[in-house]
Amino acid sequence: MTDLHINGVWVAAHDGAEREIICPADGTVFKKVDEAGPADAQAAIDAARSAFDSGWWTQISVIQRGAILERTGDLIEERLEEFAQAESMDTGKRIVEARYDIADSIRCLRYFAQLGPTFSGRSVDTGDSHIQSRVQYEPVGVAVLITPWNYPLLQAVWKVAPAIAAGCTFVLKPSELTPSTSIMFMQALVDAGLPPGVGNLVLGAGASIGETLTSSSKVDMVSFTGGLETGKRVMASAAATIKKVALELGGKNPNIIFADADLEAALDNALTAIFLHSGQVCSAGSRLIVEQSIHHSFLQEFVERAKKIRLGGPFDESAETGALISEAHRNKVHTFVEKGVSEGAELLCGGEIPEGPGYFYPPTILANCTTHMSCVQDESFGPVVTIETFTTEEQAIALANDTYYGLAGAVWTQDAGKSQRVANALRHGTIWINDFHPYVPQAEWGGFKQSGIGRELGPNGLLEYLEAKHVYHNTSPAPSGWFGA
Ligand code: TXE
Repeated sequence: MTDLHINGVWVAAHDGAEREIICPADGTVFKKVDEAGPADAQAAIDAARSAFDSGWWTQISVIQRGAILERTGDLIEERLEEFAQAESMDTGKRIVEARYDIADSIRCLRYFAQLGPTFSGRSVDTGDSHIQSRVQYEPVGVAVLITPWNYPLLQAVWKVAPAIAAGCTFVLKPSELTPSTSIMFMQALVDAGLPPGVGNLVLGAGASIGETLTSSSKVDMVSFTGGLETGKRVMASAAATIKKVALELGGKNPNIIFADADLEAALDNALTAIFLHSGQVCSAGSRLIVEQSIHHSFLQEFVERAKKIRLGGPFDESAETGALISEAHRNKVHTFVEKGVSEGAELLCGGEIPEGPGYFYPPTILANCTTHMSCVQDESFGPVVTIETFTTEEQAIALANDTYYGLAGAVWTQDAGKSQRVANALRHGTIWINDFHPYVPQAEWGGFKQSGIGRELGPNGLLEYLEAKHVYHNTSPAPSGWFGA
């Protein structure tokens, strides 16, 4: 079987290129996929452009487009275990986590299937009975959707589902490291009735096809999730033709623990906040900010529990977290830790590359940190957490906002008033009070500051793929008399 989907046909790469896919848990090559080059990316853009411009896709009712999303969700559900296994092999994450991700993806498809038809325009009261004025929503056009390797199917669904609900056509480019579930997703969309040309899939490295996809004048919008530096490149490339850009670029997310919190819950969730999926989560709680009075005992227990976390491969059901995505990424994480220590952070556990196959990295805790340290400011995207302390509420807020990112944050306290004050003062796109990580497709997700532009999920997640058009109808035209006859 061939792996690129262009204009309704599964094809190999124009130049016959392939890429080996490596399982991060043991470093072995377990499959090969076709690897697109610029010619394939261009063909995919052309297909999406002509499918959009021919007009028939946007004429298909939003209810029918929603039905395609519903059917796709059903098809994925029938093969949930297969999807989860493929996701585990590509990412190295535990099968248990992969199952959650696939179930989340299905929920998201169903949400946008339902949301689409509820989005109507509005009429505007101009105060003049001869004027009919309405605002209507129309699809942006051709959307390029670029996704990362940490949640491959989920990230693809977060973009594809609203694109279809809105009536856009699209080119999906998943991370070159984790293509499997995007291929399966594309097949499910086709089986669910997505017409040829509407959805196109190209697999390949950002370095070789990214520029073609993001700079093309035939593309109306780019939605990108990935690293900050790549995001800047994507935005610069899209700027040449003033494309609409949506960016989700990660975070350095504070997790504030007040002394009056339910400390058992806070402790347990502080572990999940950072060590879930070995920290390869854009909203990972990588900055633990603890009230000084409880800091000593809290940290002692936190370190003890972190040391016991069991690392293991995709199908090791007893493992608690998995490998990092690649050797290059593990080296980057390790260098990050070394730099933190050289800047004065105290290594309390982890920080060493383990022997053996796979790209595992142990839970790592850096204490005595201050905001000027790079390990506090920059994203490691690994299982590395820094510890800071505070004595007042104002200080906690100031620390948590002292970052160029602004994706997510959490506050733990049993004082309802304090939790609300802190939540309101934090400059991050999602705030959890007495929890960490949950999200729902009905609520917007995205970042303040350099965490990104725009929102995914929720009504605003659909709006990203829509243009608002104002139609002003004078039912009783007359000369304006502004200029003489
Ligand atoms: O991501 P890239 P990388 C962060 C995390 C990580 C860092 C780098 O800090 O350490 O990013 O990871 C495609 N034009 N996040 O290098 O390169 C690429 O092929 C267009 C946070 O793996 O950003 C892939 O499909 N596209 C993040 C996607 O961009 C390009 C999740 C993301 O890869 C491109 C992942 C180009 N010039 C990493 N170059 C999150 N926000 O959740 C690459 N790509």
